[in-house]
Amino acid sequence: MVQTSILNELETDGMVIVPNVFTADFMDVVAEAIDQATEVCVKIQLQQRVGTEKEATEILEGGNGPLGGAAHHVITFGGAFFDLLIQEPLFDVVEGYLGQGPFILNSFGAVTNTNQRNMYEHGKTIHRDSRSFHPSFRQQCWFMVLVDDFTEENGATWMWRGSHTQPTTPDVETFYANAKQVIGPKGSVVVFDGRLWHAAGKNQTEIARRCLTISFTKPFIKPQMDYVRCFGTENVVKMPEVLQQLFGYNSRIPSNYDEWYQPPQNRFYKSNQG
Ligand SMILES: O=C(O)CCC(=O)C(=O)O
Repeated sequence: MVQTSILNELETDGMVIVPNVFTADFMDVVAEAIDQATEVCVKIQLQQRVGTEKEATEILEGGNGPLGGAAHHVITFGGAFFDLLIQEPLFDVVEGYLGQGPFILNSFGAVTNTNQRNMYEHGKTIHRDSRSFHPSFRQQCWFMVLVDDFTEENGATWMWRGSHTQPTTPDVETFYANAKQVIGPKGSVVVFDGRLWHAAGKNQTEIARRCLTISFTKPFIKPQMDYVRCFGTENVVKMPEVLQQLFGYNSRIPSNYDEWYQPPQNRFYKSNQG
C-alpha cells in the first residue's frame, strides 16, 4: 500500500492496518524488551500500591488488578524501543494526519494480554484514548504495534472503524455489533485516531499477546510524561535529533527569564513547533 492510500483510509475510517512495518525478528527483540520492562513496572506498581494487588506474584501474567498487564512509558528503558522510533516508521502518515510540521511523543507503553489474571481495566473496557473530544481536531495519532500475531483466539483488539466521529461511549451491544477484531501478523501496525472506540479482546490461549501502544501529538499538547526531565537534558542533547524532537526537547517550557530570553538556536520552545 502506498502512503497516500494509508493516509486516506486513516482519514476516512479513523484507523488503518499496515502490515510488514517491522520484521518478525525485530518484534522478537521488542517482545523480550517488553517482558523485562513489564517486570520492572509491576514491581513499581506493587511498591506504589497502584493497580496491582500486593499478593500478585506472577508478574508477566497480567498482574491482578486494574493495571494488570500494562507497562506504561516503557520508552524510558531505551534499547529496542529507541531503535523502533529511530526507524521513523510511518512518520509521514503521522505528520499527514496531525497536520504539517513536527510532532512529539505523547506516550509509549506496552500491554501484555493473557488469560491468567485480570487484564488491564482501561484496555479491556470499551474506551477511546483521547480523554477530550472535538469533532474535527485530530488530537492524537496512535500506533498499536502488533508484537505477537493477533488472532481471534488470543485477544486481538476490537476496533470500530469510523467511530472516531462519535462523542459518546457506545453501549456494549452496539459496539460489538459494529467492531471487528484487528487480526494480523506480528510487525503490523494499526494507526488510529485517539477518538476511535476500541477494547482489548479476551485471550483464550495459554500464550501472552503483546503490543506497544504509542501516541503522537503536535508539540503544544502536553505529553503524558516529561521525557526531557526523565532522561535528563544532558543526555537528551546527545541523542539522535529524531529522539530529541519526539521527547519534546524542542518544545520545552521556559521557567524563568534566563530560559526565556535566549537566541533562536537556544530557545526552549523553538519557533517551528507550531
Ligand atoms: O491491548 C489491547 O488490545 C488494547 C489496549 C488498549 O486499548 C489501551 O492500552 O488503551
